[in-house]
Amino acid sequence: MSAYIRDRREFLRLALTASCLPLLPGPGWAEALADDRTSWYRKAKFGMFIHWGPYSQASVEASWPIMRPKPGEITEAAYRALPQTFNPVKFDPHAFVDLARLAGQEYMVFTTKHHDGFCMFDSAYTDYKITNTPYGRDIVAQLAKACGEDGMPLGFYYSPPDMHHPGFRDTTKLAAENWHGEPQRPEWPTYLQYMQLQLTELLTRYGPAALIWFDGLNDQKKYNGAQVLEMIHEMQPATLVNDRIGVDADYETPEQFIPTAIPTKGIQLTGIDPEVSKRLKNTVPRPEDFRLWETCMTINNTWAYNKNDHEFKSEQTLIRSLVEVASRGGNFLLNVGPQPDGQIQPEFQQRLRAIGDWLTLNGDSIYDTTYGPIQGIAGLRTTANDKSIYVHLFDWPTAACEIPGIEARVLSARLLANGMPLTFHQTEGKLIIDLPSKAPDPNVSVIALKTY
Ligand code: H79
Repeated sequence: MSAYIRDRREFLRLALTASCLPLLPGPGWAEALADDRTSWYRKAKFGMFIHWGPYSQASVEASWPIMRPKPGEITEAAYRALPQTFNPVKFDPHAFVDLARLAGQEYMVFTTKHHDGFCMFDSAYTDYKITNTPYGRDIVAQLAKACGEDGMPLGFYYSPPDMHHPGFRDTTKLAAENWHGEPQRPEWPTYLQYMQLQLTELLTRYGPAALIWFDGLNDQKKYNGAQVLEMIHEMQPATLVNDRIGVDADYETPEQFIPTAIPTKGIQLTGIDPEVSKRLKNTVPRPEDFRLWETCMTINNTWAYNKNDHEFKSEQTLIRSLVEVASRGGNFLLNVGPQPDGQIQPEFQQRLRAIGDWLTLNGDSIYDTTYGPIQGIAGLRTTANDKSIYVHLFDWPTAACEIPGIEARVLSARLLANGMPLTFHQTEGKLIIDLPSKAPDPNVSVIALKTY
């Protein structure tokens, strides 16, 4: 860093001013800047996704019933009428934030507008919004206030596809006929302008936006993502942006799956050649090659509240999923679909609390860590930071635990949950740790190794 830019904050302030970019010091500055914008997010590891809107009343998925209707499901007309009855009188934004805290979640992402185009905020540019329902109050504003008071980073999910806007598609037709959008029509620029105006509202009225979570579906180039990204950075330079508006931006977003290899720059997660995937599976990338990522996932099978969906993942599956994601350096964004009355169903609450209980004892092995040095061993996952390696055991060994491939000299080993010191010896790249007969945790037990 050049001598006349003295401290890091000043450096960042200058770096974030577009006109100063040519003055910035040489190679590596962009990475340094990127690291700084994403550092809170890299540490956070676990977030709450919230899918909520008038669709939550009908026990149907968000937006998809009009885009890809199924026989016998709700008609588009009935779906369109749902705002007329939306009145979540039991909504308490603090209850959402408190639940996220109890779960150990360090950020929240809320659907401000899903593909159906309905706005959960009081946008000046549409009537299809929360303030025109019986409820009548801006839900994004309330949540942003509660998050601000709690110091909880809040991100905005915003769908570029919009079934309601006549610039996005010819709305005299059913959405099922043209839900991909019609960028070739002369009206298209009016939609791009609408999108940018709404993003401006979201980025200027609701305090700091931790991130924008676009959900661009197909042909994302039509949204002029580079321009949108620039606009976001001008308003809030620290706001992170995911990869679903046609530009890579800050992180990629596997949906409903956990990648089996650690994502690296320049290699697409989806559509990856299985041979390449197999070869990559056990490799540990250099830090500079790592590509930031986040798996989003539902607790049952649906994003929106659905009273008929009882296929809940178990507490153990969810805790192991969080560990699995962290062991490859990612974040885990776990979804809840609040009920039409504004409450979060007990089945979700119970599972979130169980994850929180596990994190209370084992959180050091997740927060502020990245992928660990040992990959691809069944039943064993590792995370690491500059002080420690954390070994997560899914199956408790009967006697000693043998771990290959730890190059660093191990100074101490202990059970993370209760601090119990463990005896071990290290020879020829193998670490052998003596373990008590009983697993300290029924879901995932963690051994903390201090290294040189
Ligand atoms: O907001 C959630 C989903 O609605 C959205 N992204 C998450 C965060 C999403 N967009 N695309 N997809 C999910 C994947 C598309 C899946 C589909 Fe289908 C398969 C669309 C049509 C066939 C799922 C199954 C929806 C309808 C049938």
